[in-house]
Amino acid sequence: MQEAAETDFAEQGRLLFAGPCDFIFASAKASDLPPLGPPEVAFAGRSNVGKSSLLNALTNRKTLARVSNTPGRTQQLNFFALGGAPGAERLRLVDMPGYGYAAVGKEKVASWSQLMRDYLRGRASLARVFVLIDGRRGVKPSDEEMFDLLDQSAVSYQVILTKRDELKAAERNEVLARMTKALEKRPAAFPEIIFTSAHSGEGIAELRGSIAKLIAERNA
Ligand SMILES: Nc1nc2c(ncn2[C@@H]2O[C@H](COP(=O)(O)OP(=O)(O)O)[C@@H](O)[C@H]2O)c(=O)[nH]1
Ligand SMILES: [Mg+2]
Repeated sequence: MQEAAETDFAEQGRLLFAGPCDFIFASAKASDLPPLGPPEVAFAGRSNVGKSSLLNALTNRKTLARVSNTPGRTQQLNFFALGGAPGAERLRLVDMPGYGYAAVGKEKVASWSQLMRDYLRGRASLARVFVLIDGRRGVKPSDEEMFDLLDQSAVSYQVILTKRDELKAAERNEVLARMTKALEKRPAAFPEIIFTSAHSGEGIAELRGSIAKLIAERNA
């Protein structure tokens, strides 16, 4: 029974991400967000963690990363609609600005923090934030700050480890064990961790399935 349900979500996830996916909105401030629509899942992580690559792999497109990397948009929340035009939308993906980049000035960090804080605290349709962690590098202080912000905002979040292809099997287990331990005392963290590779495609179908499951639960 359980197994059949999981297979079902995998198929629903595949279908969800095989459909249309369109850029709909960019927000530089929380007073300027798109009107509430279907459930949203947001993606956050340090610069270079592999967020653009993962979003491309997830949606089978290059559009998301291209849009989000447009000059001026890298510091914004970029919204993408899945399933079609307003009315047919089933889910939104939110590409959050990368953090932890040393060359960014204090002012930018402050405006980034404000935008994140406002969005995370006030968004009723936000179902989950996926925090990407580089499988080779593990959790950095800026990731801990992100976890703190999510715990304080009481927003459900889940860790996605990236670049799985760079690690040997034994190393993967170690990384997973360390990550599980790091999340144990964090109240808003979802305990299950997804280990992905945008290059090999490992974990991508699993991620699609968990997003399909999440929105099915939300709509139930
Ligand atoms: N080996 C490997 N490298 C990856 C993977 N995903 C991304 N990268 C590399 O990591 C670097 C940063 O990727 P990018 O997607 O631009 O990261 P972003 O800054 O988080 O958007 C690039 O050189 C990618 O080729 C992966 O799954 N495996
Ligand atoms: Mg990027």
